[in-house]
Amino acid sequence: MSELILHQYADSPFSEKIRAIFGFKRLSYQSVDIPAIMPKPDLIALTGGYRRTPVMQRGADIYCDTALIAEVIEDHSPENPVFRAPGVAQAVAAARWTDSEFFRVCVGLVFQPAALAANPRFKDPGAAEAFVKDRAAFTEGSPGLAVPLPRAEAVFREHLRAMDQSLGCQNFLGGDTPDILDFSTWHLCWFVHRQEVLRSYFEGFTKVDAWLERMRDFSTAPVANTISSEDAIAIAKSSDPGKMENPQIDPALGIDQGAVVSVLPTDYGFQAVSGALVHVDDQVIVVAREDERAGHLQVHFPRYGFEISPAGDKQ
Ligand SMILES: N[C@@H](CCC(=O)N[C@@H](CS)C(=O)NCC(=O)O)C(=O)O
Repeated sequence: MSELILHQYADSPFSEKIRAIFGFKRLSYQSVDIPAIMPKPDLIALTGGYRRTPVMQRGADIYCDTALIAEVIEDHSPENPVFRAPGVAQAVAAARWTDSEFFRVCVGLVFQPAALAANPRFKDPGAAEAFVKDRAAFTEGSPGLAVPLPRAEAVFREHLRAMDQSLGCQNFLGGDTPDILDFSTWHLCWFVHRQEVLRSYFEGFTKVDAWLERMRDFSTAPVANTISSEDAIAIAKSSDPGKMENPQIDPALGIDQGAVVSVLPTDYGFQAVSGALVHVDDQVIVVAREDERAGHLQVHFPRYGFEISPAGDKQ
């Protein structure tokens, strides 16, 4: 049985990014269905506060943010790489734009009134109200996730036009096989395309249509085995966190190893995780924490997009 556990929900685009990477790599994983809105007590037992979706678990090690999750999967299973030289710097930089700016554009499209009216999630007024309330709390303190509709429509179609040009010369944005940029772009196109009322945005982009079908094959590959959140917590409890080979702290931080810190995303979802600082380099932040139910844990974040402060400075 695979040791990789993805905590996710079906409608989540960032989860779809990781599901498709697993499918492309033909890598089996275990899946825990998590709630789309708070409360998420079993997820929080593992992360210590981080509530965004998805989260990946390997034993007592918890990985936050798909930028890091994709790299951990690549290290675990390097066959069918999604980070490939020589274009890796361009792909990672473009994937960052896609997962942040293009995401906001797609949120603008998916949350327009016509799409909300057709979305089964919003048929029940109580469920719709709970969702809206949850997302207002989730984005509190950030500029908000949705780009206004007229601008979202223009940017979306402009980007599809550029993609259509690229895909006229090659099967994937990454070349003959998909790379990380394909997966970042796929999950957002999937987010829009799965809603019939929004499908007209894709009209005329025939190369993009063909690419969508190629990408869909990865996402539908049967690679997941579902387990309960209680089972995932029991797995964490019975595991030891992985031993870091050469733990170090970036001296520029001026924070000692073992000091209690808070880690917070810089863009939205400002729910801090507190723990003892284990390791910080240019790529990752690792903190150790303890949970009554899940035991000793190590929580990992990408360095890019997260900030560390001495605990108490920020909550
Ligand atoms: N940069 C994050 C973004 C994750 C994200 O925004 N996920 C959305 C769902 S797709 C989310 O967390 N929504 C609120 C929630 O699920 O509680 C990543 O790459 O993992």
